[in-house]
Amino acid sequence: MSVEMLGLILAGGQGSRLKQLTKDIAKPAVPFGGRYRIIDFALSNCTNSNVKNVGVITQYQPLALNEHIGNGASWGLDGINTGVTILQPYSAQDGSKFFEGTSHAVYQNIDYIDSQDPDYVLILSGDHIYKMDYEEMLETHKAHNADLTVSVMEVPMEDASRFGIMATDENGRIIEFQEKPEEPKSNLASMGIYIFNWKRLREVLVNGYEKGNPMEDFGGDVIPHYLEAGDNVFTYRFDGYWKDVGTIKSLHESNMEFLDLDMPLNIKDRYWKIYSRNDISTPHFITAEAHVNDAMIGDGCYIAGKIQHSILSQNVHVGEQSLIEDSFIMSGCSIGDNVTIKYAIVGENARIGNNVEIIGTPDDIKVVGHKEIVGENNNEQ
Ligand code: ADQ
Ligand code: ADP
Repeated sequence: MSVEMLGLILAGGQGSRLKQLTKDIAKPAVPFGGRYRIIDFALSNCTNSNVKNVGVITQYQPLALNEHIGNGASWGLDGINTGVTILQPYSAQDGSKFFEGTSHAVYQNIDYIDSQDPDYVLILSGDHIYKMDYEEMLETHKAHNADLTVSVMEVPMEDASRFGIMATDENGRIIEFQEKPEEPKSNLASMGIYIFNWKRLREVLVNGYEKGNPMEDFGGDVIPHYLEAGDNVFTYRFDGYWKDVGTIKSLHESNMEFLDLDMPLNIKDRYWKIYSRNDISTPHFITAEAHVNDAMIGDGCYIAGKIQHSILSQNVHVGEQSLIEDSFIMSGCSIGDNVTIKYAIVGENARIGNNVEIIGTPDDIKVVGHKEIVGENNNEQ
């Protein structure tokens, strides 16, 4: 079998900045937007862009991710000549255990990639919220006769040191690249989304590891190596909504943006659906005493309190006299009576007892971990 472009989603990072939310699940499996998990955006973009063969490279706590993705049917990736393969870490013969960095993780999966015999590999991060047409990116890659295309966008200058930053010529060819520079010279940032000609990337990775010049990271090692070697490296400009939800603040901010009716990422887009695993629950129930404003409420919720500008995922229980404001509550949480929650993210299946206050601010979002128990006297299921 051979495919034109194979998608590889890097879903292995620990995501330590998401604190308790990634204690037992990988960052891409963290719930998002009331009914999704973060990785749904990359997977749906693949399906919508006709990238129908996808490998998901896991490493850290992949269980929830495996369960969520299953055979890929929810994203239409389970047909003839299509498929999603979950790639688990393994101990290589040389004794080096898990994947060391992003390009090392790809190197470790050379056998799988070769089995698909792709012309191009599309490298994606599992933790970005955006819609992008990778087919269009491939067209520009081919038009430039590029060896590598990096998708880029302008970011606020004060954030630039968190990204790979580059300088290009007037044709969009990258002439300088620095991974997370302390003093960035521009605000043109890599989104960590790459199209490589597989033959060339394979050669660079294998040569690197065999000749003692290991290529651990795309940003830190591979891109600089391509530039030094004189390969054709071009940018693909993106100007839509894109967010790396790697921190509590950005995860909260992005969820709240989904409550904005003018949100530039339209999840109702009929032509670019965001798919997710479909769990059937009962319809939600809102009591006569409840007040719900400016909120997304998932199936199976029971609400007796006040919900203001918040997202409640499936099967959340909110007791009487409770107030939830500017918060994101993940599925299965049980919140007792007379509870106040503001500027918070509450992890899946957490249990909050009666009379508890969890109050953050826009700059200090409070977090309750998955399955965490706060307070007492909450017997609701
Ligand atoms: P970062 O996002 O900081 O920068 P990194 O932490 O290496 O890059 O992670 C990229 C993705 O790979 C994440 O989805 C992570 O979960 C995953 N990942 C990390 N290590 C992995 C491993 N060993 N195995 C499997 N998956 C792994 C990158 C680029 C920058 C660019 C930003 C944009 O290096 O140049 O600006 O992305 O967000
Ligand atoms: P953050 O967003 O918090 O920076 P990332 O997902 O980017 O987290 O990953 C942080 C770092 O941790 C990355 O360099 C990644 O390679 C590394 N890492 C990923 N998984 C593990 C693991 N199982 N054990 C140790 N380090 C890991």
